[in-house]
Amino acid sequence: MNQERFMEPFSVNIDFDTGRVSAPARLITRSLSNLEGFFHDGEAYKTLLADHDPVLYQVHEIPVPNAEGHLLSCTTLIYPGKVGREYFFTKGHFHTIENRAEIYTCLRGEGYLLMATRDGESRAVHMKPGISAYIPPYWSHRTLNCGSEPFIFHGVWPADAGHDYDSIVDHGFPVRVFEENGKPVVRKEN
Ligand code: S6P
Ligand code: ZN
Repeated sequence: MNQERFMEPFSVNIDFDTGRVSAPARLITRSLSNLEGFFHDGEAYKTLLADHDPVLYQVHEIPVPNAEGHLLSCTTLIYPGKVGREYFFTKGHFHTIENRAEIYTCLRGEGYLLMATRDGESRAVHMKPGISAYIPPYWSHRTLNCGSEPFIFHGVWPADAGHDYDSIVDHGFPVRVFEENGKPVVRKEN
């Protein structure tokens, strides 16, 4: 056996109701205070944060070597809620190696996958259980929960991809979803 390239195959158990993944998954929790500057309505953000600091989303990531050839995967659970009229969302990111693609498959709830290119293209895909969406290379991506129960999806991407959050912090995300008259409405900035 070639010890240098040997890795033991493994499996995990994913709970589709809670998004929990059995060991060896790593839990990442993002609260409102971790997303300062991300939401459209800065005043609504401050008002909500002054009251409490809710958890917006949790990621259960299944660790593998961060190396070319490997695939990372995770579940992400976004709780229902809004900042002003804008639904709770993930920070959003480009991959640091920008030509790395990703696949998201919805397990529970209802949400949107928002995507944008550096050239000003943007798209919104409505996600519900069974919908599997392809995020091509070079598209930034953010997800949000527009329903009343937890929104959970499973993601798979090349393990060497990395996360570039700074581009989102610097330029914002050019497509957003707001509640208007009780319904989610997609708003593009260009
Ligand atoms: C990683 C993949 C997801 C997100 C997760 C949280 O490439 O797209 O695991 O990391 O959904 O989103 P964010 O934007 O806070 O990393
Ligand atoms: Zn990604």
